[in-house]
Amino acid sequence: MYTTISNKFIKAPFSVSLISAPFSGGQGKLGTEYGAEEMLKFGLANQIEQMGYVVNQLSIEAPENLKPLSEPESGNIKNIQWVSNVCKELSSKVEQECRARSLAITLGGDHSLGIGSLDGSSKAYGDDLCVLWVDAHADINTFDTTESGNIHGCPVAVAYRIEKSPIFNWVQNNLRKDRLAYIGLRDIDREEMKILKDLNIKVFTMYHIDKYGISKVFDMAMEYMNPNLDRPIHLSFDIDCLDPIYAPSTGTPVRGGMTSREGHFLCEAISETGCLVAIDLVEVNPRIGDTDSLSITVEMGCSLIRCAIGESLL
Ligand SMILES: [Mn+2]
Repeated sequence: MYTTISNKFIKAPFSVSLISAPFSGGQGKLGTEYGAEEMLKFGLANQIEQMGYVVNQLSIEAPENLKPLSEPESGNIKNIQWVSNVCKELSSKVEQECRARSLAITLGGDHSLGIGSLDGSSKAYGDDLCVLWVDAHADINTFDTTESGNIHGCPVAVAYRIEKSPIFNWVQNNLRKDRLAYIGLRDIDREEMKILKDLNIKVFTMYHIDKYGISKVFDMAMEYMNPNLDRPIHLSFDIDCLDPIYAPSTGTPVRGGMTSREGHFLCEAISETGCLVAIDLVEVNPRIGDTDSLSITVEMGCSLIRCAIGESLL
């Protein structure tokens, strides 16, 4: 293993904060709450230390303790108050670590956590923050457009105040939609397409990866939102962006995804910018598939994180 640590926002001694967020209330399948634990059991903290980082291991307040006694009336939206409570807690942790100029890594948990992590990093870094949302899905449904009612399909809408539910009125940040880009999409709801087009949001689907290659797609994303590579980047990485062959233990797999190499290249390229300040690694579900599926998926998650923070092949 070879490591290069250089970062424009995180200064020596280089510090990484691993924030466990064992939460699955943003979707319907149990198991996602064990994703963080499995990645830590695989030795992620030690691996990052071996790379030369100081590692702070943190955890959000146990989600069970943040569960409301009852949920407010909210149509078909599931666990709205619970998701809000957990995300608010995560936001403050991520903000605190980012303000301390430690690289904040949120280990999910499901992708509803993105509401909290993006809110936290953007409160620390302001409207300079650029977000790369790497996912099979756009996760930009509003509470009116979601069919499932699972908030892990809505975090971009909530974080960017496209969905302005009063339950999430603590989400007060300066995230800019023109500093957001998606990579890897291939399963977009009809209503989401309309939102993406109406708001002119930058999207690179699997079509663009096939057409241009992942390297060019990454360059185009940077040219769009961070042309001088002088702005901080938050990488929100849903493991389901990869083809299910490479990450089988996840709740909403979609065929035709990124290969292992495309995922790793993307992380290596982000590392090379020296701009990465926060990562979410979400939707690893150890309860889906057999033990082989689990170890493939957990190893993949850990490997992608290491690449994003400086591990390289040579
Ligand atoms: Mn997602």
